[in-house]
Amino acid sequence: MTKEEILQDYRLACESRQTSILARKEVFMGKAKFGIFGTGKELAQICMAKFFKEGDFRSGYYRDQTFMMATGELSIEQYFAQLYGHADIAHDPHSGGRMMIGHYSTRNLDEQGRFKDLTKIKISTPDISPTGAQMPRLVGLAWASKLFRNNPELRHMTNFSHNGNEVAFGTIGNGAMAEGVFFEAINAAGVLQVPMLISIWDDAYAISVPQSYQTTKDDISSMFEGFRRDHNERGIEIMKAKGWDYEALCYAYKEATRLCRDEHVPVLMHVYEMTQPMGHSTSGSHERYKSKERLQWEEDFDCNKKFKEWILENGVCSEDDLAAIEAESVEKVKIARQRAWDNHLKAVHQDQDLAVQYIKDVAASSSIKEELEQIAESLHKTLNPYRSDAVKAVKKALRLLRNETNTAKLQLQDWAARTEKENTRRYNSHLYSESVDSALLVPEVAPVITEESVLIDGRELLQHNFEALFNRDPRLLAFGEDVGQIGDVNQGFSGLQDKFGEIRITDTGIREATIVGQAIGTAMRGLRPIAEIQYLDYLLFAIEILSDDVASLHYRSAGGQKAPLIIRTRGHRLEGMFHSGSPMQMILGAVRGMFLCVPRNMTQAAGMYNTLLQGDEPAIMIESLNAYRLKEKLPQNLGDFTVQLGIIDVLRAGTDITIVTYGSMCRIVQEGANELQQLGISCEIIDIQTLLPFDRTHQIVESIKKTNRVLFADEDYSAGATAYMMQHVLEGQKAWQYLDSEPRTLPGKDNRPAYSTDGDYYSKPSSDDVIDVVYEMMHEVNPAKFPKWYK
Ligand SMILES: Cc1ncc(C[n+]2csc(CCOP(=O)(O)OP(=O)(O)O)c2C)c(N)n1
Ligand SMILES: [Mg+2]
Repeated sequence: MTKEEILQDYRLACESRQTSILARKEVFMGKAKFGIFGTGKELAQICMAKFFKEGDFRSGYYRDQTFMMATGELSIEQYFAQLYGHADIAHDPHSGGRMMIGHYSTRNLDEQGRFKDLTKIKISTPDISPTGAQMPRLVGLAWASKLFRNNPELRHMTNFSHNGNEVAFGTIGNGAMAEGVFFEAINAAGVLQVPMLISIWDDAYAISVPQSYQTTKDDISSMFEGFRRDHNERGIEIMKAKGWDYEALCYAYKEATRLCRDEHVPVLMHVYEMTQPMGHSTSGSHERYKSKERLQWEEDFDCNKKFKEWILENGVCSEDDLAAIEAESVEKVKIARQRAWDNHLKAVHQDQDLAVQYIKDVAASSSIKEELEQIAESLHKTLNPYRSDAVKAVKKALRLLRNETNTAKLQLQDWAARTEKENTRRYNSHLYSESVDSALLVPEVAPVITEESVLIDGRELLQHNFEALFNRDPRLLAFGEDVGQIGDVNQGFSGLQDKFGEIRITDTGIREATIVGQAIGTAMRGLRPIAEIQYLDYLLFAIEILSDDVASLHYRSAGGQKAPLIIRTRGHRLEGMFHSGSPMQMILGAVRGMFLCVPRNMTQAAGMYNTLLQGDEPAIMIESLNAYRLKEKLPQNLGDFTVQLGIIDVLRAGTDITIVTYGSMCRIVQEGANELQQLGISCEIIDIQTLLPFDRTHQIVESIKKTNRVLFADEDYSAGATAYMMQHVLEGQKAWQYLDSEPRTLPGKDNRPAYSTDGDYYSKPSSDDVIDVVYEMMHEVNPAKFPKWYK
């Protein structure tokens, strides 16, 4: 190490520390809402960053500011911009003001939403706040390196990998590693043997809770001894270094990255004796729960202080030299903070100044001049204003002006409309892809079915379609429990592992969160994963990751990153309490930002896979459990036919009532409608096909205009997805105005579905239930024509 490098490291340690100190003051002065900092972790991050190369990935947490600065991906000004919530990617490229301080992410996509050359960026994947939730993604990022190295068919993807040399660097706190998902991820990495280097920043506390409450044996590395690899067995390399020991940290990270990069061995780096000089966050002081002795120890073993001592002991430079660096750091951070604050205020003031002016203009000729001038004045005087302060003032003025007309008021109204549009974009864009590759732009291609088309089981249809897809696109891979050797429990991938190899179609352990993690990581690295969750009922183990990480990923990075993965699962109706669930509202509530496909049969499912794989959004596909053995005609254009997402399918035309449904319920409703026809009632049946997006072209209201009645039927609990559909149709499509009867829902019962045929009959809607509800509605319309047949 040269003197220059050492002093540069010291300078960065000082700058990062000073950034934290000033940022904390900003919070206490009311200029920012919340602060959480990387103090006490500076040195280890500087050492780790030395071995982090272009093409490597970070999946970490809120303590990593020094690492981000060291990689050149975070400037001090950007740090403050995020602290202030500056909603502009030119100032906060990490999240466009959407994430609180300490949540980092590089911009991996170009203007069109396509991947840049990822081998040229020091990548940070977008951080999230749930402790430990960075782990599944980390496993996937590391696994992708293994796939790139071992699958020659991926060699051409030189914008994504150089022979799988990329290391996935993870960071996690000592407390967060008590989360189940951490253990799951460590085990998965040990099994998969992937280049994952996970550093534990051990400061002995998780907010106020000490290590003895978190970790068996009180010591992370001893607890993991059983995972340690040796000459005979593969496992995990476990390394230790003190958080204040510059030399030891540099050596440890050098060796750790060599092992990861060259040999694809996962490494757990336990960085202990770390401190928290400023406590956990701005929400409370650590003097409340740390002993005097501990606080003194933290002061003595502060990594920056120890680094300084080491520099002096080794005669690298004089104390004066270091004092000069410290003073320069203070100055540099002050300037950067001021610049970030000025830029933030300037952006807010642009709108605010106009609002003040326009309110004053309108006041001049208004009968409520004084009231308006007061609003303008108080807006003008607002200290540390938010954009919403101006919006609120203008809205208030417009309310007061409701009975007046003048040209100045028009100006104010224009301001309100323009800022509404701009702020909506600022805070609500990129929930879904806005790229040229969005699946919503994929046109419909009908399945080609002729006289000669053979009737086969639904599962075989899927299998043929997967085969066509895998043949043409080497980026495709499928994995999950029982997916490899037997081709999944319903044989959709039957025989395909033999054909495409274990590297593309593979079994995994029973660990839903990290199966999703494997999908996230590989999708972020340019591959096209289909990750299987064996049954819909077991999606709950993965729902946290899907909700917190996948669904919010594109949004929270303000369009900077994407993970176009497909979660394949099956559900709705089979047998028993944990094999028949259809908790669609739970999923709907959790995964806005993903598509949710609910095909009724395997032709539709295959068409949706074909669409999704042309798009760049993440999706969940719920195949109907009881449709694998139903016969369908095999289309000739396998891999090519598509289903447009968010476009409904009218399964049966009718005139008396519109029944809106999806999935397995389509067959039940069709059965009921057949009998209702005999009773003189004509049903129009609509299969919505996808719950997210939902009926993009508002076709359901068109049907209701004709029938004037609607029933929403599914297998979810009451007020679940039926309520979701009802809201979309009655309110969103304004169908209420065409109704002649009370709108109805027919969901499953609120208990989990009971076992066996009778359990199903009394838990899930049957065709009898469909008939009863529809007949009841028609009886109310015309009792003479439709008399009750029972009490
Ligand atoms: C799932 C979850 N539970 C609780 C929290 C609240 N929380 C935020 S940080 C934290 C402590 C984390 O401690 P540790 O992992 O040791 O990291 P440190 O802050 O000490 O670096 C907790 C409990 C959270 N963010 N996520
Ligand atoms: Mg901690």
